[in-house]
Amino acid sequence: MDTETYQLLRGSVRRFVEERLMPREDQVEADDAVPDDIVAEMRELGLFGLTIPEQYGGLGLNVKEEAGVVFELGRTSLAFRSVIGTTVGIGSQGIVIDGTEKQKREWLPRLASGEAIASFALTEPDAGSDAASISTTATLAGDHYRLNGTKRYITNAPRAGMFTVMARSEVNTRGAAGISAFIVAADTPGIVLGKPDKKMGQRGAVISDVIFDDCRVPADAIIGGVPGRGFKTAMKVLDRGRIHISALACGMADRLLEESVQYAIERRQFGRAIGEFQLIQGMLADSRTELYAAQTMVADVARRYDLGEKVSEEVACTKYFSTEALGRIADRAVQIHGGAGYMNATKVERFYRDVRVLRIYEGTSQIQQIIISRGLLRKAGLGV
Ligand code: COS
Repeated sequence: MDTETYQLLRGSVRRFVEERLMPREDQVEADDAVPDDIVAEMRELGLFGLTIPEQYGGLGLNVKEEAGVVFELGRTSLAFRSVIGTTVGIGSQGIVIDGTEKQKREWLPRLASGEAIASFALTEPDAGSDAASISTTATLAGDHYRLNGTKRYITNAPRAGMFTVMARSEVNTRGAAGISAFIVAADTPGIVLGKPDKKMGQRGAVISDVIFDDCRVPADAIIGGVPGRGFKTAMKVLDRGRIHISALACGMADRLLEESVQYAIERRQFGRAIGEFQLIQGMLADSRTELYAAQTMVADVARRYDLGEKVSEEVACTKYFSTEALGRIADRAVQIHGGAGYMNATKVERFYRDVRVLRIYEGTSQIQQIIISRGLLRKAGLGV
């Protein structure tokens, strides 16, 4: 996208966040739902199509541009971003990166317009961090597969129009090589949704189990048309998704810092604003420093991703650092707010709960550490 158009887009997202989303944060928390009129406005703004190539009806943002827009969306309750998150990110990118031309033409325009929401179904009750051990099966029967198994904690499942489903198509092949990624329309018979999960935070973001019970999908629903490549597709999708989450972490860190600075100015103790005390100043400085470091990492890794470099390890460093830093920044924000920070009425109490999952989803901090250290040790010749 040319620079001028991008600046206009980013500016309108920033205004949308400040004028339309921030005033509705309390409503989303109270109702545990993002209002329909907001979702409609997101469609009009083109937010569902941010990362879908222009020839399929999207805005075709590169990763650097996506990170900028996601930063803006991170500055409000994270449930808002969650509405578009899986369509912009992990739900659609399998088709964008590895899909056939026919699959792209069939699905991407509907995803870009927001007509169908994409959801990413990898995790299972017994397969989380160990993603290659999934046991959902896809059994070939003539010109179709039958999917059987349970997917767990699937973001946007209750809203989804399609799922990207990782299933074991090569039943006798253990591990990554036996997995294929399927495009499954959400109205396919044999899909049952669990009850929406109750969560620690991010009220308004919807998550549930997705159960496949002899769900019949055409054989050509495999992303890319070749079985056994689904794990790699999932990993590629997660590389980009983890930059998206890192940018989101920076956006929320920016908001938490803003809330902290504001409170430090307004709140008076011992006869002066608490911001005049050096121990408060120290916390603000630590948060600002960590945010700057995280933003710098996001900018660098996004630029290199866009150049086509292989950056899985740098992505892992960025996701690890930015989400852990966000945890510390949220903790300091509560601390600066004192007793008020522990009360439901303050934003920082809510955001503190909302951000906890960023260190878990799209790969825990410990998985990021494994990716980073494996890369280092393998290059040095150790077979880990
Ligand atoms: N891009 C492309 N291919 C990749 C890749 C990447 N980022 N990461 C791994 N692969 C390939 C490997 O090259 C390997 O291919 P070959 O067998 O042809 O060499 C294959 O995928 C298997 O990789 P690996 O042996 O590293 O798989 P592991 O089972 O050891 O798993 C981790 C690797 C732990 C990194 C992976 O399971 C993971 O990311 N787990 C976390 C899952 C997650 O994020 N879950 C969140 C749910 S989604 S919200």
